[in-house]
Amino acid sequence: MPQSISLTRYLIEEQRAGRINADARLLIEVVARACKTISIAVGKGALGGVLGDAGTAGEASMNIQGEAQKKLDVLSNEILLEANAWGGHLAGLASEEMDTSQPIPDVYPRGNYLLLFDPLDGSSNIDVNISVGTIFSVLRCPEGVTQAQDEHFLQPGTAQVAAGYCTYGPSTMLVLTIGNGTHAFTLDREVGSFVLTTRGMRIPDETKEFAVNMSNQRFWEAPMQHYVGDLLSGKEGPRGKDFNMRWVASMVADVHRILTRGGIFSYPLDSKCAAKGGKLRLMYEANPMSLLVEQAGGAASTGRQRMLEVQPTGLHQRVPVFLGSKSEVEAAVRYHREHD
Ligand code: AHM
Ligand code: MG
Repeated sequence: MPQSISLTRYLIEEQRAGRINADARLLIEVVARACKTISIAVGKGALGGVLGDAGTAGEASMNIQGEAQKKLDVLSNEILLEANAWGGHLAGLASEEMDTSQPIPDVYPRGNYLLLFDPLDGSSNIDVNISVGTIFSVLRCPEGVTQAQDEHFLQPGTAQVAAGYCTYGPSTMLVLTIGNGTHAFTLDREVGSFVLTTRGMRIPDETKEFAVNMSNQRFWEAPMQHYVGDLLSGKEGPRGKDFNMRWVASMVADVHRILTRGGIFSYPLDSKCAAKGGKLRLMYEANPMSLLVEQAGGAASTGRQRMLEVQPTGLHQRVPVFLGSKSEVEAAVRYHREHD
């Protein structure tokens, strides 16, 4: 019988091969453990009393993005903060749900890494029992800095040491890259451990499937209007094939589908979010997903620049996103060049 490979074994073997050090390995193990705890809370649903908005007496609590927080957003954030504070491998943490980065409490030792996360992405789907997920990104803390400030996190996506997400769907899966391919682990709920189920995910180059929120069409810029217009015109149009559309509205679930069977995911610039630079966050969503997608042979772009080369200017910066099957992302980029 083939031996199953746990996340722990995978990481130890990567450490032996010199592709990860002990601190980064421990960090990923701790994040994975926190994801298991979040998975249990998500799985309890209404029975756990975790559905609905955070806040008291009818007043919804808001995050830095001005969005109403769900109870599970707050709980997942606390689980990740608590799990990562004491391990000694971090110099600081930053979360989509917090205004500024969080220092490591003085009572604990500090390490060389920075952890960024979106604790519960797709939270509009929590109350309707549709997949949500956690997204994370790991950076190195600049040399000589022991207590990281916001500015120390502002590194381009190419600097990521590791990135991943955990999807809380029919099964809980952790998808991870440490820069040596993108690999999927499925949570064995009876044993309580993540087991390697796909080594080296590969996104097909070509696709006939796109993911976008079509209700925003009238707000898009010219390149996106032309691009999607041509996708919709099917076999008779310039693209010469019929396209299918999917939109879960949980980035983790949409990206997981694309890593599994191909496709293009886009959240373009539109006139509603133009002042903010886009809808999705560079540091917590776009960069980690882009590294995972590139490591699986796909591509990721803002439409005008390779995503991983964007120099961040703010912790909560937003960007337009196009990622997935390489030739389709290249097509979207071409429309941006031709119709700008
Ligand atoms: P969130 O981090 O507040 O959950 O928002 C991000 C989510 C993504 O998961 C998803 O792709 C997108 O927002 C859906 O947006 P929309 O509701 O506009 O379709
Ligand atoms: Mg999010």
